[in-house]
Amino acid sequence: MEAKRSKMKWLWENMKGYRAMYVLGLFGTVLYNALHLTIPIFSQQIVDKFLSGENAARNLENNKELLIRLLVGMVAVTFFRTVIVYITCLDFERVSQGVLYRVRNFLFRKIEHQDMKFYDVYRTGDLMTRLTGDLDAVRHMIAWVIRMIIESFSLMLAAAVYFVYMDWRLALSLLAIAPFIFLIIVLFRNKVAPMHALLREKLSQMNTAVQENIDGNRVVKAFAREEYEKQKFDERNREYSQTNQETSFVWLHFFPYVETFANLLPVVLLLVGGIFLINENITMGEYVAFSGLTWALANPMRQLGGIMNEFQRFSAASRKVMEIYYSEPTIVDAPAPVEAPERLKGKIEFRNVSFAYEHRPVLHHISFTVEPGQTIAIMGETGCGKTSLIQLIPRFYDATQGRIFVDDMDVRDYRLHDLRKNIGMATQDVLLYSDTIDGNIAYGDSSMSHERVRRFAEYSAAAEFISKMPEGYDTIVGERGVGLSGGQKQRISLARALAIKPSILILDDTTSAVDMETEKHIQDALEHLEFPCTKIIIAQRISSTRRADKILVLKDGRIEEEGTHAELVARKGYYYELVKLQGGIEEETREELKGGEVRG
Ligand code: DUT
Ligand code: MG
Repeated sequence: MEAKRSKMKWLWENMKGYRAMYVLGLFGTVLYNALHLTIPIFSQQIVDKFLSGENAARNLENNKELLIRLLVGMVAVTFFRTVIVYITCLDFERVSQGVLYRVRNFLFRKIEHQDMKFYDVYRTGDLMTRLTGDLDAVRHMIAWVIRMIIESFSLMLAAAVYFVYMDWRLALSLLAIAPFIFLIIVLFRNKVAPMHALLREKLSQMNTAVQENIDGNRVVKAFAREEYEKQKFDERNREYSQTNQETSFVWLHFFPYVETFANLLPVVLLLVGGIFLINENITMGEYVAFSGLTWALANPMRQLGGIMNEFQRFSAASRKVMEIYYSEPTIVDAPAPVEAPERLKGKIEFRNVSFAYEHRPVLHHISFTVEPGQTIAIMGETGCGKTSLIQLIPRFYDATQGRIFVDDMDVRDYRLHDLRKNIGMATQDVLLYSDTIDGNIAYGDSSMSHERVRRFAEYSAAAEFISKMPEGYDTIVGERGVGLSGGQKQRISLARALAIKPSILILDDTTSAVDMETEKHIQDALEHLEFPCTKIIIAQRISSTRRADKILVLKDGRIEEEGTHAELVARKGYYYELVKLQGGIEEETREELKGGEVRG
């Protein structure tokens, strides 16, 4: 009960600005139904005065005016009701769409500001479901369910009051059925609520399957797994469809009982009302009014099942929506952030930093310092924690232990925005937006000039291939940069990182897919940047790292070796082996060319 109340409260909070309009709409609904009840009042008068009773013929003769007035009144009320329905429909539509728009925007902002941990937990398909299907269930609640609840109860209440007013004994015998109906509805609710939660889960699973297949279509094709994926999807689709059916079937189990009770109403009226009529406890007109109003009890009873169904759908959906609505990122601005200068100097220090994903330790006691303008290279086997390490600097994650300083200030003391706008990053898997190449490079600053975009494309050795594209910088690169090679995407992402002129540049395997020649061009450009910049370069090739001021070699999340190229070669450790392996290949080729024997 507690949870339900807070859901309604949440809904009410989000109706801010629309509340008056909404209440007016609900009032219109009540008015509409109240007016509906006047029809039997009119007909009761017509029957009693003009159709039955001793004076009927005389009244018809002398009091025609009243008859006409009653008939005109009936028509006028009906017309007025139509107008009210029209207006309330508009009203509900406007309120529900307005609330939907607002909540959706709010959710998007929430998602946008979440940290990596959030994205590790929530699947894209599931988040999409929350933003679309679930939100629509919330809208439906505002536009239809609440209105139906009000309509049903106001109708029943008004009918009950009118019945009691006419004859309380007959009224009670009809209303005796109501408790049974409510009992059935409560039983139904208990049964159907978990079904809706399950249904919601199945929908999300199906959406996730679709999203992953669209996303990973290349992999599916490469492995010729279309049949497998089709089957997998078919399964999800069937599960969703079946759960949907089962959910509808729940009502079918309860429906006959409700229907029986609803159909009992006219029977009770015929029996009890007949006896009352014979005993002249009620007039014929009153009997007609009673019988003309039994629908006002029976219809809401029949509708309660459907309403409860929709209410449970809302309940399951809103739980999902509210989870995101009230989610808070763990990585946020410092409560009292330092006033950072427009441009940081770019000194970086790790002081005894350890890090774990959930419960999986990845980095252990990492300490090192990079002075402003220096270049540091990070090497090590795949999975040793290189990407994890650099993600701590812009606070994609927070260190589990130890501290990280930028310009001698703990990264957690900055405003996230101040810190991150100083960091240019080219991530390991490149994501380009569906936009022009120009737009992609200028992503960090929409007001960037074309000239600047071109200059940085030059630095990252992208200018040449861009100029060969059909529309140059205006070429649209598709979702995830379809239509570009891996190395081309890497170069655009490098240009994007450089173009914001960051104080700290982080390159995660950014030149792994470009040829040696291009890589050399990029390195020269990086060494002669027009702005001061500290560089962190993750790479596997010695050619990318040998000129760094400092090289860190990671092994299983620990710093194994640290020093310059010369120092590490002299140390004859992992780095030396790497040099031998990579340099060795070159030598081997040289030997071969000379026609000499191949060395072992
Ligand atoms: N890991 C997780 N969760 C994540 C990312 C990584 O548990 O979200 C693990 C996998 C790996 C370790 O952390 O065992 C280090 O991963 P990282 O991506 O830092 O490794 P890397 O050095 O960047 O590897 P590569 O050279 O393949 O990019
Ligand atoms: Mg990595």
